[in-house]
Amino acid sequence: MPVTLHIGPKNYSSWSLRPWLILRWAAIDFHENYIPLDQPGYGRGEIADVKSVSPGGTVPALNANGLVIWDSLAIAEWAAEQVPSLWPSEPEVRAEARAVTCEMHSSFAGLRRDLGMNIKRRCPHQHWQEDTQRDLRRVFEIWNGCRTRYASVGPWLLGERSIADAFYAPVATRLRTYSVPMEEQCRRYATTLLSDPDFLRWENECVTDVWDQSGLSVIDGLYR
Ligand SMILES: N[C@@H](CCC(=O)N[C@@H](CS)C(=O)NCC(=O)O)C(=O)O
Repeated sequence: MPVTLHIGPKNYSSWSLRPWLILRWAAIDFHENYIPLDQPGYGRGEIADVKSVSPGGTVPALNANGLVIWDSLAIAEWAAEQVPSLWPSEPEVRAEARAVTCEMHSSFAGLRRDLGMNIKRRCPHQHWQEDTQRDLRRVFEIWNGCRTRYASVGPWLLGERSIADAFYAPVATRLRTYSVPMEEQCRRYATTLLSDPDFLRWENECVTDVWDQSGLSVIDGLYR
């Protein structure tokens, strides 16, 4: 098989979901290889099974005929070189799509820390600390701004579906898991992401891991 995407557990690995969606949307044929992350070395990029396929010690990692790419955004760019429609065709819209994608890739530490991706979990709304609240406000600012500007083009963040949507898909699952209240426009966009057929396929393949006595996964919050 020429292209292999190494991924972490589907219920928890937000980084893995992004390129997996992008390869599906691009109709690039790939084989997926699941690597359990609850192994010695986790959190330090030192899991032996991961290191053997990803020099940075993290998933996702892609192997395309021996070319190894070990970062979700770099994998997205590799896919876009073959399928340019993964980015918007208008240069100005494309620049905006890249900006919101890069912001998601490099920021939102509070959101990642407090609202760990756990696609199957549902819990009541709670009060988040200030940096997390700031992250949530910023996500909604991006979503509202883009959706207002591109509403007439289509239902995705920049109108037509793009790499930016794959980067915000894990956020939509986090908002659902933690019952975060949303304005109508943001709620509609989250619904667009969560009802995408490829996302539903991923969700359907989510398996929860070890459960403690209170019904929470003991590895909740480990994978940001
Ligand atoms: N910048 C990387 C981050 C990937 C990442 O942090 N992956 C986590 C799992 S979701 C991981 O592999 N962690 C292993 C470890 O920390 O040892 C990307 O975008 O691909």
